[in-house]
Amino acid sequence: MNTTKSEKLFNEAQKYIPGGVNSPVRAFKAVGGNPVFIQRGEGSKFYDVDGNEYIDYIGSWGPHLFGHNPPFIKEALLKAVEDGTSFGAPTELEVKMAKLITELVQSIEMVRMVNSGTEATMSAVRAARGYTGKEKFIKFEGCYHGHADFFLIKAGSGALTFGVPTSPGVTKGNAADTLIADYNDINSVKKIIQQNKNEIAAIIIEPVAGNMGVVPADKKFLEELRNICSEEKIVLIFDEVMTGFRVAKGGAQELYGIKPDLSTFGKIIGGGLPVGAFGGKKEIMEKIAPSGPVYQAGTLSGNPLAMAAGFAALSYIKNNPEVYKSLEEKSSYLENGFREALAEVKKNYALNRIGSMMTLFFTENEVNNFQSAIKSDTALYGKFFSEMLKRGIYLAPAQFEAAFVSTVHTKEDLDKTIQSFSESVSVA
Ligand code: KE4
Repeated sequence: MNTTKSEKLFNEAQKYIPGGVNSPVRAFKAVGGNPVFIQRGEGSKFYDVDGNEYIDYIGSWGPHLFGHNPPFIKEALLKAVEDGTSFGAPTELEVKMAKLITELVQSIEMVRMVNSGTEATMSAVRAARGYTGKEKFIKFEGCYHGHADFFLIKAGSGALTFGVPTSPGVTKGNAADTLIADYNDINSVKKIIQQNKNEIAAIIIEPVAGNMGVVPADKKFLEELRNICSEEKIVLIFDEVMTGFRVAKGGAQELYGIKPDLSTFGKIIGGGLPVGAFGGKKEIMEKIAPSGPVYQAGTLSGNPLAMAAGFAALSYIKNNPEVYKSLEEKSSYLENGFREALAEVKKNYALNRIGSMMTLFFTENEVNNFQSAIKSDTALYGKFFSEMLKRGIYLAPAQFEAAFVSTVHTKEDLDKTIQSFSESVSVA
């Protein structure tokens, strides 16, 4: 596969951009080799600057539920740009977008638009702190909620479960209020609450984790989490940046039948443009400036182009709820093909799938939390990734990520992927 132009661009990029990329995972460091630079995308495929074609399973890390450049989003954008790109003043489309989100996600009574998932999650935690007057919050090891300082914390050692920064630049002060529990382990949550009675403002969770690879929460665990938050007056935040509008029309909360107090969104909600959102109970959201004292702002929040793309995406979902049936059919077809290929080579790797997001873990133990996920052989994943890339299949360039199926992956795409999988998993 000729990647001469990509290599040249990557060398050039590294002179001006840290690591040559604008988001770390894109640099292929977790899988080895150099990233290919993408020229354009169309449907289920995208094409690199050397003209190589790939069937794409990252879909821009989740936004492309309908594949690259779906006509109805492109049309909405081209129309919107005629009126201008940004006003910094309220527009009608923001009202329509907010109303549509409250229609699609039952728990959302009010919503604020922002420009990324990170902004959504950091604002949601601030809202919870402002609403409860409490300062600490619980997150789960293995869940990623964006790069706000107080999220870049890992489980510290010792019984107190205080977090420690995972990145230079994050202060101990920030870490002090972040408490780390174990995913799918309600006792670890109860222990932390006992140790920090009446000090915890929020618990934030990916209801289906995608950032340790795909690890679904147990329904019973989420139900108990919901009950504990209600009893202890802790704000339950579902981080649905990845799962929102992905695993169901109403997100993971619809799938599980659980109502969080706040939810965060990103990715699909922007139709491929930079959009995030946080929302939920009116009594909490009314605390947000200017209706309340909790400050939150953004120059380009609710930007007309981003709203046009996002509104087109969510309107399509509202008018075509059968897309989730089609996504399930395509995704289970792919999963079954993978499982047959694994059986042929007698490899019993863990394959977790919820709807159109899935991860193959290179470990034979069950993967139901972070500790079990990290038993995966990441070097083997790297070899597998490269074998698939060579065959024109673009998966997440890191073991602890998700692969995404879109509504426009065809049976031909899926069969080619299964064939490539079968060859790659036997040589990896
Ligand atoms: P952004 O700030 O990247 O828009 O969203 C942060 C975020 C928050 N919550 C969840 C559940 C997320 O998955 C994300 C971002 N996901 C990663 C993929 N693992 C984005 C890819 C990247 O960092 O380049």
